[in-house]
Amino acid sequence: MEPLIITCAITGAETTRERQPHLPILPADQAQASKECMDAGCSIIHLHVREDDGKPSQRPERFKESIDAIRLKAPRAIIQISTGGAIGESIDNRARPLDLKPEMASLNLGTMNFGDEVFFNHPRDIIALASRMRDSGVMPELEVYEAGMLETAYRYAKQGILREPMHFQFVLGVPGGMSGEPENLFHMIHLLEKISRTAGTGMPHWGVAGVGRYQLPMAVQAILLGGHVRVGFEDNIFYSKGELAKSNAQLVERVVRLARELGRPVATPEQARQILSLRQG
Ligand code: KMH
Ligand code: ZN
Repeated sequence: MEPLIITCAITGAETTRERQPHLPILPADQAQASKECMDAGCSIIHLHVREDDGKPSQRPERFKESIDAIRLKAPRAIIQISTGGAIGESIDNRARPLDLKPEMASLNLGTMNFGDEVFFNHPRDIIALASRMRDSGVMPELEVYEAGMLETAYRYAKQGILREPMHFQFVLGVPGGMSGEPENLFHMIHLLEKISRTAGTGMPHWGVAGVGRYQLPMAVQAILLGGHVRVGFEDNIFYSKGELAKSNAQLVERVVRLARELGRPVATPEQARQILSLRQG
């Protein structure tokens, strides 16, 4: 089986220090958290940034500060910036950090209820973000919260808006999207197999980010089924029921231990770059 690519979503836009006291907020904290995650076996840092007061931000200058700090402490990290931002952020602001031409960026494939709010992703905006990523060599990670979004990706690939090979992240467990029940993951994989066969393209890469209590079972299933894994405080602040995680790295370390026990090798960042066909240099 392909080596396991581990992503850590270290900060997110919704998690607060009140709920998770170890949440990295400042660029220096994010750099330290990234280093610990990379040392533990992670390859990709999914990055949201915050202002000093903890407010989510899409300012490119703030992203640059964090990216520079991460590069110093964890130079091998693949940095994936978020174009999802926080709920309610304007699409113009969400797109701004693409000016930094990161190796990867998230691309959200549809509008959905997100807890008590609505996460807007107008087709016009998805296409604009995707086209910009395509034209500047930024690899999109396709954030898929329900099955229709996966089909949207193939429609855009057919139109040349998205390039193959694609990389999907199933984010399962957001209230408003599909939950992290095994049946939902199996359905997504089955659908991917079927659509990619019909399209005559190879099976794309996929990973799963289980939200909250789904994080651990989704990780185990992805390890067994040949997918990749995302953990981190963006999606889950607990190590076990009622016990807060001490760090993002603690969550990565557990996935590495599980992979070892289950006989799945863990990808180095260099292997992850190759597997995901990231741009060279
Ligand atoms: N904060 C969520 C509303 C992404 O990074 O692309 C969206 C999100 C997805 O976090
Ligand atoms: Zn995110």
